[in-house]
Amino acid sequence: MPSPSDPFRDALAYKPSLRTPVWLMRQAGRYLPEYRAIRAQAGDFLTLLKTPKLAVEVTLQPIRRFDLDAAILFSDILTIPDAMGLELCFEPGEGPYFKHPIKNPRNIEQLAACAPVEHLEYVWSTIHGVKSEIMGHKPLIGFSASPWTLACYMIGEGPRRDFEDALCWLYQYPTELSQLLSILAQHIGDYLIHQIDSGVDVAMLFDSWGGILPSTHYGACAIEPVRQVLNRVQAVHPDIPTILFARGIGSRMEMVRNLPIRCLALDSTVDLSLTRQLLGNSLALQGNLDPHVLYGTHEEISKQVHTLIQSMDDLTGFIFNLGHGIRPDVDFKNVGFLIDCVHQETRS
Ligand code: 1CP
Repeated sequence: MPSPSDPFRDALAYKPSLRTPVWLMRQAGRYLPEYRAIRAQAGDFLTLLKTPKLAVEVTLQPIRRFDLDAAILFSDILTIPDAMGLELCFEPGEGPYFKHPIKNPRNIEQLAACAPVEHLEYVWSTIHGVKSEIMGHKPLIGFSASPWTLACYMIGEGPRRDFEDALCWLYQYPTELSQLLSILAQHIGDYLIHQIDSGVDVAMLFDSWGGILPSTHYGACAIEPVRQVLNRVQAVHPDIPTILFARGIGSRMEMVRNLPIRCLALDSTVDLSLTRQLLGNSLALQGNLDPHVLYGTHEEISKQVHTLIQSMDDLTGFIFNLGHGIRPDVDFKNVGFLIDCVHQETRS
């Protein structure tokens, strides 16, 4: 029997549900006034991340304010390299960077020996805190980045957004890069296993930067390390639903066909109905409204939601989301309006 109370889990299991589930990437964040208040209280983003009481509160804020079908753990993909000793930093107005990035391929071996899960106690505490607040009323999504996406941030001289250094390693240090991706796959697998042990209901992998890889390397550097992570997780937790956000997958869609995932999350450049035709009716899809729609009028937002939903022949196995995260300067009232539109549009 489809459970009317958990449309998210139904969609992940490709079962019909009474409504189309919706949650939004970066649903917790600066666009919410209550997030800005807690962040000001914490002083900076890293303190917020590492103080479970505050991280629990921020995880719950969007599900209190909006009619969302899942909560996502408030954390960041860069906590693992931080726990590996690279030391995560955020300068105001700049993106994240590491104080001790990997500049030299000789540094890789020492990364195999470290045990980041020993330094991520604050994550397990946040999960316990969220679970005891939501009492099973909403599923909680745990997450990590894919090995390639983490490698993009870890390799190089300093903060840069084009990840050129990681791309050079494809040819400069191919053996060491592949070694790094394997080490990361193990650490990421263990990290997700610990999150599941602590109580998350679904595990999501963000492959945010696979799209910058040349096609010749997409399989070896993006897909195969993801497979290693999933195999490691599923050896311990065979029934945990998994979602892969394959940003920039474009024409390489066929390559996910045999991955052990329940759901593929897509960015806004991809056509959902064509993807369904290509991948068939067993893999759930999540996505993929352009997050910039949130800058439009209510009329425009409602039109875009309608168009996206109409493009799906069958809403079974479909989870409504954005194609990327909500931007910090979006009007939160538009986010509420969007969520209500999805529910109205898919109620029947
Ligand atoms: O609500 C939620 O979605 C949960 C929290 C969450 C998640 C899932 C945050 C909080 N970050 C992430 C994932 C994340 N972080 C990704 C993968 C998804 C994606 O492609 O966006 C990536 C690439 C990051 C790295 C990161 N952390 C960036 C992007 C930098 C870049 O290279 O473009 C930024 C700006 C951060 C900081 C961050 N993480 C999260 C928040 C709310 C913030 C902003 C901090 C603040 O200003 O308060």
